[in-house]
Amino acid sequence: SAVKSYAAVDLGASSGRVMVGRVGPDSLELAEAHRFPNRPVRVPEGLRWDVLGLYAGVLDGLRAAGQVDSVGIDSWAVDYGLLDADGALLGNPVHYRDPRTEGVAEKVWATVPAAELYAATGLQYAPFNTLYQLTAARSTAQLAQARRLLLMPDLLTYWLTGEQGTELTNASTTQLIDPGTRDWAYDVASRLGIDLGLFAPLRRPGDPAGLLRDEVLEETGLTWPVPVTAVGSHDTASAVAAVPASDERFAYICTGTWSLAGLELDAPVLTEESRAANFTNELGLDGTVRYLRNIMGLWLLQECLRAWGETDLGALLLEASKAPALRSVVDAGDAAFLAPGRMPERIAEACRGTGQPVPETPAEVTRCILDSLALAHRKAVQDAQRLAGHAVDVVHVVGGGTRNALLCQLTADACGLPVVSGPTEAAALGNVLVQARAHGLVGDLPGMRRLLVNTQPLTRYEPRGGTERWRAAQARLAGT
Ligand code: LFR
Repeated sequence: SAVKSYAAVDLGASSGRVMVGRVGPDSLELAEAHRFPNRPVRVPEGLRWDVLGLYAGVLDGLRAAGQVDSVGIDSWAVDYGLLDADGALLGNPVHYRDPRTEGVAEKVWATVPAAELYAATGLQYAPFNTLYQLTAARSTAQLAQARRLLLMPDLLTYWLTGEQGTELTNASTTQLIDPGTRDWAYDVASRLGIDLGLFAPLRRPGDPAGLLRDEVLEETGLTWPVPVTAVGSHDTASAVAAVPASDERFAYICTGTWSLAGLELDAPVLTEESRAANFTNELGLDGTVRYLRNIMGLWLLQECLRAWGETDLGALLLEASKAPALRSVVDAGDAAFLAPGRMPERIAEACRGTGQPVPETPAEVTRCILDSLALAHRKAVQDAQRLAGHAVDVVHVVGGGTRNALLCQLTADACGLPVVSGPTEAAALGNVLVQARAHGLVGDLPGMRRLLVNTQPLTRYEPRGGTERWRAAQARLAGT
């Protein structure tokens, strides 16, 4: 028939999902086949991903999805598994929040100064970039044994198909890719003693990534042949591909555990000013650049909820909406919030440290977090426009945070721009659309976006004024 089905595996920091997208010439429907928790595990050597549990969840999901025309996988970025000479996995992949990278960047910069590194790779400083992880792992027995490095979605694809590759959008988060040439940053790698031979050949979104192996077909009940298609395997690349924009004058915020806020550009911005402002140039679909800033995101709230135990989130958000606005704000871009644990206390400490009232109740803490996120969104959207010389009229909010109406409204207020929120499952939709496109069903990126505008429910939030208060809160945080 004219309608095709695609399975999108979308792995997030706290859960994995297998979604089925049905795509026709003028239709796009997404349904959840299976959702499973992703629980990182702390063992004596550090914080690890339960990658076998994730793979089992993917197989369960494919069984629940039923027969599909293709499968695509996206996940969070930067993390990887190592394979030995027999192709067997060496240990459990290290979680990007593992503290092994503390103090590593300074060592890297002693060899390749931070300014040179930015000019060559365009990546904002984050302690967990693969480059720093590999440097932290330098003298481990595991790395010495390793013959192959596969990023998370590429590792799962390898287990499904037996074929190895390195998908480009996710590779661009390693800090080992030159965003200008869209090829490896050979000079940086060689100066830092990183063996690029560990990486499998690059592949691009839309490239074939093999067929499900016989054993996988047997376990999932699917019928040969089921191709796996490379998608924008970095979840943020898939999410940006599914931003329902109608022209180029838009900013986006991909919300979830993280908030990734910025612009889609034709070319990277590699200026010293951009580096100082901590903007990243990751690669998107069709040669686009995702010029954005990583902001801590709803992680701040997730960790507080974990600390508070049983909480009714709906009631909490309602109370937070009535709490006094902009009483205290924290810097939601601060890497001090990266590690898990003690989040309410750490937020209180940050408020105290900046001479602001300490939020006491869960509702007050929640309000502080949402105000802080909206403020960080404002700063990122403003800075990106200035640094890239690219003005916008609208801010698109996609991902899990679209469910949080208060966050969307505060973001519109803070930015002084309309917010269009949706779709919630942007990463899965971007994943599905790239597969559909590879099979000739939809056209280019603007065509994909038109299909989204015509089929997905979107909500609009108008700014309610009061931008002066947001500017003042920003100044308070900057200590000016
Ligand atoms: C979001 C995300 C971000 C990346 C972070 C860590 O899920 O992929 O883009 O910076 O996770 O990998």
